[in-house]
Amino acid sequence: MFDKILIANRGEIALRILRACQEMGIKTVTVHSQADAEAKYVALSDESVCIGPAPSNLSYLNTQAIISAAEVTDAQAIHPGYGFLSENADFAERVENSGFAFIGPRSETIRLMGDKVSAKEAMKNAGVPCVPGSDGALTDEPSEILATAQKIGYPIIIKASGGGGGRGMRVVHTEAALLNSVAMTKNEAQTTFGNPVVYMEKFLENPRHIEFQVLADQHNNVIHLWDRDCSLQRRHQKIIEEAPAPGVPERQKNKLAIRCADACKKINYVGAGTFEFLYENDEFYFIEMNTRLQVEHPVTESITSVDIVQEQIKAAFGEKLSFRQKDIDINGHSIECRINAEDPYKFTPSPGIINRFHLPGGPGIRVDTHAYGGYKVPAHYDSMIGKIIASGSTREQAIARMRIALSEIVIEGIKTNIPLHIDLMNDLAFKNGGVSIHYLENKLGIKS
Ligand code: MV4
Repeated sequence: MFDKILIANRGEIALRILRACQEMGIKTVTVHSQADAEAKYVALSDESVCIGPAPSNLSYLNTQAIISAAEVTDAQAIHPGYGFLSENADFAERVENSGFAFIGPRSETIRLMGDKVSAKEAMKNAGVPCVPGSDGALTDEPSEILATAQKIGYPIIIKASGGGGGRGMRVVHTEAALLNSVAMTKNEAQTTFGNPVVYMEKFLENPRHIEFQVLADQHNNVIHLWDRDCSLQRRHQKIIEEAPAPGVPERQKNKLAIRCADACKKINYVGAGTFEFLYENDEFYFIEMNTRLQVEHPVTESITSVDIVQEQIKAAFGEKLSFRQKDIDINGHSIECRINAEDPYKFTPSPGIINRFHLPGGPGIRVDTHAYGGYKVPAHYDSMIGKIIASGSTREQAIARMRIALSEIVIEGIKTNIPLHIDLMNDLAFKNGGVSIHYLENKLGIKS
């Protein structure tokens, strides 16, 4: 096994990866910006290297500084966590070419999935059901664009191939608006992603967002860890996730999950991955694949008892997965609330010093956070300061445990979104299960 891993991230996920390494007897190197010198995971790691000033582009996105830190500390592998450089194919390639293992898929796989047109084509060819749309990229021929939309039927959505995660998309309701919308999306795509390629899909008006977790090793073993429902979101930021997705027939999920695992075999996928689907009128439609560890991985860990981070590390080293598909059983239900340092209804960031801090506990409660009493939440990064994961034998029990856990938390000195989470645990539609991606914004009275 690796002797030493460098963790190229910050916050709760740096701590999560650190704990996995410690459990596996692997030494740890953290990297940190000047703003994170006092962080808990910095104190707990075997070694730490300051890689630059607070702004991410000068620290956590500084490829050269991170690779140099791995060199001077003699680390053998780099775990990128989520966000930052985690889905940057050029970074993964530089890590590989510098003689380190990148804990994630091969750089060419990251590149394939980062380009949404090639990702969709690969998945379509592998038998994964996709949203009806253009056959690859749109051409520059107006008559072809009009004909494609005519065939799909309005409303349609134009998406940038270099986008993803909600960036670079435009919904079109009428033929009159189509060509101008395509031109505008192409322009924005060129400016934002340096890639003008766009594609077209049928616009699904009220879907749920359901995703499937997969794990693959370098010996062509692939397993799936079932599904998560991530529909509760605001401006493409998920705030609550759960596993399994409520109200979807198990045999339908089983069939799709096996398709996802088979697709991974076809493309020689390595490591952890997530297939994102829209689910509407009882049908699944692939939209994107994420090649990283995801924020919401703990709900899957809770229902399957698989440590996803440890499996990622084993796969990157070349070990076989610890599980076969037949070893994987779903046990109960798990829900995650993301705790953000922000105003619960205005969503303005609320950085600063946490002067009182008490965490919840009890049966079925997991807390993933790097925060502590006296910790200063920096203003420079994402506002998420931790996650509460509540699990139980039923969805109702998980919700009840979450409601109690949220009521036990004391965080003073900064604002958090805990009041919103408590509201949602009492929300009738949420309690019924299966709300769409627009539910939260509608409830909050926001136009998306
Ligand atoms: C869509 C869609 C409706 N129809 N594609 C947004 C994020 C990106 N991953 C894909 N997204 C969407 N693609 C078609 N054909 C609606 C969304 C969408 C969305 C998807 C998942 C979670 C939240 C969302 C919020 C708004 C729009």
